[in-house]
Amino acid sequence: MAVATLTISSKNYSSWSLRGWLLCKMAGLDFTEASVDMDDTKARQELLLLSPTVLVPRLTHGAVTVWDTLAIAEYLAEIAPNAGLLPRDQATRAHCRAVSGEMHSGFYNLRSALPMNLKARHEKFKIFSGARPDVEHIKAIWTECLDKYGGPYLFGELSIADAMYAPVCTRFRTYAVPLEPKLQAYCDLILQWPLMQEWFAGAMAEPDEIVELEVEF
Ligand SMILES: N[C@@H](CCC(=O)N[C@@H](CS)C(=O)NCC(=O)O)C(=O)O
Repeated sequence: MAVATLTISSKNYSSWSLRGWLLCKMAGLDFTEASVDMDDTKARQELLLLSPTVLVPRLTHGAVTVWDTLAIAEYLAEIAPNAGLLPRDQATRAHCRAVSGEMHSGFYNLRSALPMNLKARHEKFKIFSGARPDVEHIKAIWTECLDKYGGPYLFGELSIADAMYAPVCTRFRTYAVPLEPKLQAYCDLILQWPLMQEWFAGAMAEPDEIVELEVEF
């Protein structure tokens, strides 16, 4: 069986690492985690050799190297077709890819104004006006999916889309974003997901860092 390694960075701060890790777990991939300190120049040089973007996550599986979270998701869906990463129905699958793609390529204001920080809680956080449309758009996506497919996950069963939006659930908790009950129930479900609990435990075990302004990275 091919040996798999997922390169990630901080479990507390790296939302893309979280997404990649969830996807590998959902696919049932037997993989080893390799953690790189993004402030370490030597580690970054090594990462550059394998991931042209110098970004994580990066998956190596035997002779295959895949960087970029959406590419990793698609690769995993191909090698583990029975894991249910993508919905079986074609139209539903297209919808799932569309909302996952939106998360991947959009919501910049939300991602920079409400950076993932699992250890932090900001109960009275004032959301920058530029990020509010992102929050509202995510709420609309979730509402449409939950209504259309009946929940409890965005496309009924767990899919790539839940992994893509999981760091949004943590941000909504960190920054106390008010949600209507149906959306709060979805967030709670994701936050209680055993894989998320496993990731949180890893984040809590990391040493506290002082990162300049704790921006999305
Ligand atoms: N579009 C990329 C985004 C990956 C990304 O931005 N990764 C961040 C970690 S969350 C990173 O590696 N940042 C490098 C750095 O901060 O030096 C993907 O889908 O994988």
